[in-house]
Amino acid sequence: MMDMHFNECVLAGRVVVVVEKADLGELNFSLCYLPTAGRLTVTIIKATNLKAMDLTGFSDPYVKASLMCEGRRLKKRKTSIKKNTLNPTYNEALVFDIPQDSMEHVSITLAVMDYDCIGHNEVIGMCQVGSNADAPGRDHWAEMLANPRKPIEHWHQLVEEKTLNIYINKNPPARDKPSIVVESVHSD
Ligand SMILES: [Ca+2]
Repeated sequence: MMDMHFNECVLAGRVVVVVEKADLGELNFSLCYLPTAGRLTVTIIKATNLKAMDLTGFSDPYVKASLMCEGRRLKKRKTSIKKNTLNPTYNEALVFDIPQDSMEHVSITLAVMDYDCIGHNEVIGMCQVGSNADAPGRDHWAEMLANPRKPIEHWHQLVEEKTLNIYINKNPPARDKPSIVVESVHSD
């Protein structure tokens, strides 16, 4: 009887190890595609629970959206910077011109960045949408294509930069630089 009791105690006391995801935050945005015009509008709505990157306990987040094709960045667009917040609201539209027959070959990488006036801006977290993206991003892209001219909004969990680079670097990088000039209000 004593032995049985002991075993029960050991079972009851077993430690369950839970592996937590890095808590980088979530990004809310909509995708809208106009097939005839060949225009993709990515509307960055807001982000929540972003990781604090500064000593203040906050970040200065902006969102950088990159149009990717076979591991190359073709264009990028950025939102404004929101200072000292982990829950920024943007409601800013980032527009990309993408012909309809290219839509299945491209993806959009969204990086939430922390602006710093001194030193390099750092990546807080990223997510990706496109036909070749992982499940949440692939589903969002498919839903957008199935509903032309209609903004499709979803939340995306942000992941570490290296997680997405596995996909981005999978294809050999092209040697020539993108020919499209990118306008930008602030530097990286
Ligand atoms: Ca900062």
